[in-house]
Amino acid sequence: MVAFASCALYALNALMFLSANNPVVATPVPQTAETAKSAWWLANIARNGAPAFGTDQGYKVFRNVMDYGAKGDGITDDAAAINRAISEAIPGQERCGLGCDSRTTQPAIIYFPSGTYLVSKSLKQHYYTQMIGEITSLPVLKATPDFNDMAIIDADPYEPDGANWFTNQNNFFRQVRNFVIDTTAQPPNIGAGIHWQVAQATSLQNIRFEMVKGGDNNAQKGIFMDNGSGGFMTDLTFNGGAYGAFLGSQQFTVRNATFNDCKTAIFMNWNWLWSFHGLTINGADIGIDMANGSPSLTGSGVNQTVGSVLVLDSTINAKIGVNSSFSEDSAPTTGGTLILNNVDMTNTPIAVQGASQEQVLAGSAKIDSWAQGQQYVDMSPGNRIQDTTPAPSKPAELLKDGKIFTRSKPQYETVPVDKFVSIKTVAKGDGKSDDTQAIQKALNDLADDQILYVDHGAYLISDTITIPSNKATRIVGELWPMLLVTGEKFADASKLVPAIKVGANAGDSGSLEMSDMIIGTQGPAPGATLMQWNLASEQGASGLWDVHWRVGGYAGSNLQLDKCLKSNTTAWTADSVRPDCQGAGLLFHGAKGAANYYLENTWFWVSDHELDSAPFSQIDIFNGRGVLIESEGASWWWGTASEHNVLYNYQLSAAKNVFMSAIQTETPYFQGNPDATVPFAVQSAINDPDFATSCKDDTPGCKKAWGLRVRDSSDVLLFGGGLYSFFENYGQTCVPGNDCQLNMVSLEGTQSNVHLFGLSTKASVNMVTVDGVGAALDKDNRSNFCATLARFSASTK
Ligand SMILES: *[C@@H]1O[C@H](CO)[C@@H](O)[C@H](O)[C@H]1NC(C)=O
Ligand SMILES: *[C@@H]1O[C@H](CO)[C@@H](O)[C@H](O)[C@H]1NC(C)=O
Ligand SMILES: *[C@@H]1O[C@H](CO)[C@@H](O)[C@H](O)[C@H]1NC(C)=O
Ligand SMILES: *[C@@H]1O[C@H](CO)[C@@H](O)[C@H](O)[C@H]1NC(C)=O
Ligand SMILES: *[C@@H]1O[C@H](CO)[C@@H](O)[C@H](O)[C@H]1NC(C)=O
Ligand SMILES: CC(=O)N[C@H]1CO[C@H](CO)[C@@H](O)[C@@H]1O
Repeated sequence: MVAFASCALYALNALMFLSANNPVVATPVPQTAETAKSAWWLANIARNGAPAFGTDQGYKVFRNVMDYGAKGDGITDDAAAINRAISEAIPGQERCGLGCDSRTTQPAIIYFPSGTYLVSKSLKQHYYTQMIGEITSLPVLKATPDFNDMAIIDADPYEPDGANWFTNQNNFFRQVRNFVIDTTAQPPNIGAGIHWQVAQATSLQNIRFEMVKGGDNNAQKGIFMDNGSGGFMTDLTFNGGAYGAFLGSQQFTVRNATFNDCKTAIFMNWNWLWSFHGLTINGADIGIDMANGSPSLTGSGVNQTVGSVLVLDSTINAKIGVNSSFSEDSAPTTGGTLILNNVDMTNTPIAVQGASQEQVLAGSAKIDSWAQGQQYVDMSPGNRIQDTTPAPSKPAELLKDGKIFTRSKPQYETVPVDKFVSIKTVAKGDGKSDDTQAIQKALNDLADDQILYVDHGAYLISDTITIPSNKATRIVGELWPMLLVTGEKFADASKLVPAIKVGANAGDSGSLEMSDMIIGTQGPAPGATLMQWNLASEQGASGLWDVHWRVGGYAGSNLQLDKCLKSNTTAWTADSVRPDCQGAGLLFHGAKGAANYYLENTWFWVSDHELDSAPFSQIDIFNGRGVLIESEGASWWWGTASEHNVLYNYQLSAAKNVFMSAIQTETPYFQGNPDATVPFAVQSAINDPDFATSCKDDTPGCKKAWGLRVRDSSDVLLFGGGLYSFFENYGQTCVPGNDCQLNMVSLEGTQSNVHLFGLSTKASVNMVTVDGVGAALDKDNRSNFCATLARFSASTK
């Protein structure tokens, strides 16, 4: 999250229109909870999950909207019934809605059997809610002709007085999947499918938006996103509308989205960085419009609002592929950065249109590699380009059919419910009992055709758990149950012990699919590597989807504001610094020998603030390291983020075949009190950065966490990175000067074929540091908020 908002608002006020109160015309499809019976396991599995902390017995984690009176018959207005299903709490409590900020202890799955749900009001998605439609026959959410709210699903409603339910940058933990969202009954000048104003640990998956097609007064939008700090979405289809998706957020990753007959497929209202992969745009006037803000050739007027856009492995069939405001002297300098890589514009006459609405890149061709923005090659000075760039070589391991490999979260719609084994048959998940042995037994006993179902709850792990080698293991969580690592075994910061070992030994065969889980600690575990990935799988066999790391700041973590409230008036030393407020030693370790592991929408979060107790203050949590990648086999990092770790957020050490798009990091808010040499001692066995040595002259801001450190690595492709520093000892006076820290990205040692595309950093004097020397500087590459490089290549050394 970002603790402040510096972005101006670029909102479109086109959403509120009144319309005639037309009669509803629809074909009745009578349904009840009985007749809408599904064969999908998710609809039928026994529900034994319960929040482990702070919520009484009787709270319902799973709600079928038909049990709350929704008919799904296409004629009844189901809005009130669905909103009842979402908001129901146990007597005397409320789920987390307006004014609640955040809460992890009252989660809910709202399940929709197939049917057509007519709604006259928006469905207000409360905090920590997954809305899941029947996968085998997608339910339709259809707005009535007189629907007059912001959007059919609203993830962050506005009250009439303008109050937002949630802080957009803190609007975590939510999903919407398997729906058709239909605004075609509304007049064409009004209507939006989803208002998706969200932050990390959120996803949209498998949704088709049906909008009015064509017409001069068409103003419909599939997605309306005004702002936020996301985020990930995939497997979306947009039919019709003025804008398939109207988008604005700090950073975001979008995969596999098809746009048919939208006037503008994607309108990019503002961003710092945005990465798209697998777009298919058919029959639009404009594929991507990122020209918001005039080119401001004189430096006056409104500047470009878009920081950067990356488009990979896509096909655009439009009159204009990308509408842009970038020119030789457009402002800000690196605003409007654009990277095109393997984009088929054979049927698009103008690939990129520039600031004066002139053609800057001809279409009717496949665009192999093209960029506008600042380009750096090794230590050479940067230069401004709007041109073809050398295509990075993509290792075959990372590809499938010539594109970067992808695999969406499995929902197991073909696996019968009796193949799911509830972990509660052996474990307690009550946040108190030690479930280590029980979980290990469940894993050992699991047959290859079975899936381990982790009912909602909190499972304490006091010793290493091993996902067996030579076996296919599949694990699905119910609404992000927590695996909490705790105890003596993980107490020694000088000796890292894996808590969850994926495969017994590095390079073992076998596979793991895991989705919808949370991994954290209960109390300090500075001797824990929370997950160590050892398996070498086949391409596509292993992955983590919507699995999030969350250390501190929530009920059950024992690292909350009562103990760990920020204290920036104490000058911390190695001896004094808060042993009670340490998190883990290392969040994730891709071990040497591991291969073909795939992470999608994974947020490695060391908490910067409290989620469950008012006033939701900032807290000090000291966590050693974020993500360490030492593997040489392929790994994919789609839409991952790593935040607030003391030594580094991501470190690639003698790694190979790493693809990342996009990554986001924030360095700790408490640094440099203490600086990054405290409290975690350098461990040379895992090649920790040694700030005491590398910053020997005590240069200001040097002993601070790396956002991304790459040493002795090869075949590394980064497409989109947003690496931020927002604080100095919780103060923000360094932000406008862009000097909260000296360095952010380090390239060290022998590198080959290492490419950073679309790198944005905030408030780090050096954007990229090569062997200790600043190679690309913030001050030379200013954008709207971050500084941005189109391309940095360290290809030969
Ligand atoms: C987010 O966008 C909405 C709509 O434009 C606006 O009301 C709100 O103030 C914005 N919030 C921030 C923090 O920029
Ligand atoms: C993209 O999403 C659609 C719709 O969910 C799905 O049918 C298709 O298989 C996905 N394609 C890829 C390459 O994942
Ligand atoms: C492209 O962007 C410019 C703003 O730079 C805008 O005036 C224009 O209407 C957009 N669309 C087209 C089709 O040129
Ligand atoms: C536009 O950008 C220029 C150059 O970066 C800057 O000097 C100017 O203040 C900006 N204008 C506005 C309105 O933000
Ligand atoms: C402590 O943090 C506050 C912001 O919460 C900041 O204004 C203040 O300057 C900081 N104090 C010190 C000593 O840095
Ligand atoms: C290399 C290059 O083009 N640097 C430019 C970066 O931006 C500043 C202004 O923000 C220009 O003065 C530099 O010329």
